[in-house]
Amino acid sequence: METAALYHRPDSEMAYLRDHDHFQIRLRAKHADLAKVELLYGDPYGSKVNEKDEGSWDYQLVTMERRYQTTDHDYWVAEVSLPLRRLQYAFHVYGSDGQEYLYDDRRIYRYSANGIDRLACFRMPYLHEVDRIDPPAWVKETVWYQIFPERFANGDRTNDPAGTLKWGSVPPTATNFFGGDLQGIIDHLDYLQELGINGLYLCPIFTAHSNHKYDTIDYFNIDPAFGDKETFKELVDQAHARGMRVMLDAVFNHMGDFSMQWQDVQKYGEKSRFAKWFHIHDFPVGYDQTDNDEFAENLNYDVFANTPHMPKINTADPEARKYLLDVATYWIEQFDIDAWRLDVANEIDHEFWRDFYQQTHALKADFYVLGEVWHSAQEWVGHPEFDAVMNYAYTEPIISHFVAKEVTATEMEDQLQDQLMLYRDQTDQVMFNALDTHDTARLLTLCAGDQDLERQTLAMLFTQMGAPCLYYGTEVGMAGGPDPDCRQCMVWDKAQQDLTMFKFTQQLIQLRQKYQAVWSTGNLVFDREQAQQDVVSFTRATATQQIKCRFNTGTETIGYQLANDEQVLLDQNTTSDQQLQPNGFLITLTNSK
Ligand code: ARE
Ligand code: CA
Repeated sequence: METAALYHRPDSEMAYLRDHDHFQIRLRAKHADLAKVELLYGDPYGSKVNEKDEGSWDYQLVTMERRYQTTDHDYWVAEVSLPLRRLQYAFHVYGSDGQEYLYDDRRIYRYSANGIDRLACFRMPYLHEVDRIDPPAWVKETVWYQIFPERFANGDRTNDPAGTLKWGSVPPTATNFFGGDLQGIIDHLDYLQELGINGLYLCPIFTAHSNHKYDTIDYFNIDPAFGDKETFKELVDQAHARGMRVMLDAVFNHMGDFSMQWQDVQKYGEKSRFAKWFHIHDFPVGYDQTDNDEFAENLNYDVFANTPHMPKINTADPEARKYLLDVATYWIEQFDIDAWRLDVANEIDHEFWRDFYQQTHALKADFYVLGEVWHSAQEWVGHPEFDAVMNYAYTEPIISHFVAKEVTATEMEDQLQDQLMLYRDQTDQVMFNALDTHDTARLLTLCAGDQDLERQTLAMLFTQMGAPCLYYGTEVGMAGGPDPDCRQCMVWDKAQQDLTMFKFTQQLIQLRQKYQAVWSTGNLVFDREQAQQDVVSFTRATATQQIKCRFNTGTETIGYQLANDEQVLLDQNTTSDQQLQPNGFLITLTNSK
């Protein structure tokens, strides 16, 4: 047995309160190395040591379940619910080779009859409900729709900025405008309701210079080209009336260089009252005008990426911090928004996010805080900073296998399971899962126009744990390359819309919402044998329902057998029965138990 491969970390996603009464413990081991694991646990103070006080104690025992298997690891899981809220525990591991070890807080040692050393156990000293990671439950039932406001719909020509181009007349660039606005969104809420979505994620809408609005000028006002506060209030009220939640985009890592604060710094230098709001190396601030607008080097102030127009905010400065936290609470108090998506969230300090989380939740207990983090995010979601992240680290392996064919089904399943094990169950259930966004090429373009492949990949997304997000226009067959081409004007001309795709997307959303509990909380078990034949096959199951999903991601048509009580929910089969073609998929229900 490879004891060096055993890994556990207390008070983390490996030992945590899953809900008020259930404490979940996970152990990672080398794949197939353990035949069995017993969790020995009990109350550190409650145990009676035996007469000889050998240091043993009367612990309880539960056999752990092997929840996930990857090529390299097995993840063992057990849950305990104590009358008490104190816990110490250790693992009795049985190797496939017959060796037995005890793994506790101090060491791994051969198992012996006199049991475990009660003073060396892993500890969860006290399970405080107030410490429990508890994201808003409504997110589990949400199907998001992401809107890039400048390109969704032009509902008000009177606010079109100078130089506005005819809708969809030319390709989008980093600097052109087509007149999209909030009224345009209001005018299409019925369309979105018909599609079935119940969560709106709007890219930035506050006053800013660019067409993407990530270079904020005024955080307390709606950009005049998008409308005004009355229109925004109307949008939120109309969305809420349709059961849709509204998430705005908080751009707090940086502001635009046309902002009053930065203009003041440029004018008054270190005498400016805003000098401490930024990360300035020396004065006067500025950059060589000949520098590329997106890639200035040797700047004497910190910026987002290398963009001189986005000076980074010093969120540790008390005044700057208060200003941004006032922004965060203002749009909740005045407009009743339901969530913030946090731009470049990973480059802002943890202390700021702790304050942010506390202040937003003081206003709305079920507020959703979503960080834009493209990589592992345990620290943020393991503490009251973010409820979840934009789960690129989960959706990229799906793209990489289903679309790019860069990794095998087995490798993808390995990555997906590893990702799920980075976070608590309740966090996995509220992750924001998008296959494409305003920062990436569109899914149909990644699929090189193959709509069967696009539908199959979308079906994979909708059968995962985590809330799926559709990028605007996907449902009518829009394509688009990387930024800025992924920000084309929404296609509203019915003759240009792909209505087959609209119908399919509607069906997918209906399927998601009809079996919500299975998708968001159901167990996930991959069929590792099928993966060898490039069939991504897995079940999602609750105590009462089991849904089986089969995706043929290979190049051969495969046969399959339906169990007699299996009912087909959705499929993309272009052959006779019991055959699954490449790009085909089959989703079936068994009302078991
Ligand atoms: C411009 C150019 C882009 C260029 C970008 C960066 O148009 O082609 O890639 O500059 O130099 C906004 C606008 C963009 C604009 C940008 C800068 O929407 O059009 O892009 O401002 O002027 C990383 C960050 C992530 C960030 C992306 C863009 O980690 O936070 O880069 N995403 C947010 C927003 C953007 C927004 C900004 C930040 C700035 O969603 O829309 O850009 O407010 C890998 C890495 C990621 C990296 C990702 C994408 O996966 O792991 O860290 O994201 O690639 O590059
Ligand atoms: Ca307009």
